[in-house]
Amino acid sequence: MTNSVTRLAWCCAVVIVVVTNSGLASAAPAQWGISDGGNEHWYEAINISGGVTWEEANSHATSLGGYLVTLTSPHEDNWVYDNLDSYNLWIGAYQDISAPDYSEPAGGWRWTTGENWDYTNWSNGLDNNDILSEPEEEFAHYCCDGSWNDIYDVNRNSGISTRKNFLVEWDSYPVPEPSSIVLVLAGLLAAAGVGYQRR
Ligand SMILES: [Ca+2]
Ligand SMILES: [Ca+2]
Ligand SMILES: [Ca+2]
Repeated sequence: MTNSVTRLAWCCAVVIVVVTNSGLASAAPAQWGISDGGNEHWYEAINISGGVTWEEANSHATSLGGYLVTLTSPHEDNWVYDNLDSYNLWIGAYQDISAPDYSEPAGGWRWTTGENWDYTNWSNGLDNNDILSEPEEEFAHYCCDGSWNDIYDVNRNSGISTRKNFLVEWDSYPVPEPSSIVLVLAGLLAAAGVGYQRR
């Protein structure tokens, strides 16, 4: 019986480590509520040690069931910046190099969700490939005083990548990833099986 309990504890510990050791760290999601003039969406700043490229952040956001934050109005933009630790984080804006209106320095900007691109908050012209060492600045992040800057993801000349943490938005309260749930269930079933066999 003691061995069963011990092994059950070990299995649970392993499951917990597997589920929690994804490298992601964050606070709890915050909701932009109707009382604040919001859309009831949920938002969270996600931190990964060392940061990630924009493309990696985009994949992480999708795997979490959401998307990189879309700031489609000054109200949403201000709320997110004021209520989350948003400084320097990736947002869901990029230049679509296959779009008919794409051109450098600043044509073809899109939100990853396809929402209308009719509000921008660039920092004093920083949507214009302002630094000569960055030949293509096609991805956006919060900078400065809550305005946005464009920057390269992986520099085509040097191969150096820009690595940052990122903001995720969900239309409804985020639920745990299905893969995490499967891991938990598998671990608990395995633990239960161990206990049963040893009786
Ligand atoms: Ca949004
Ligand atoms: Ca650009
Ligand atoms: Ca720039």
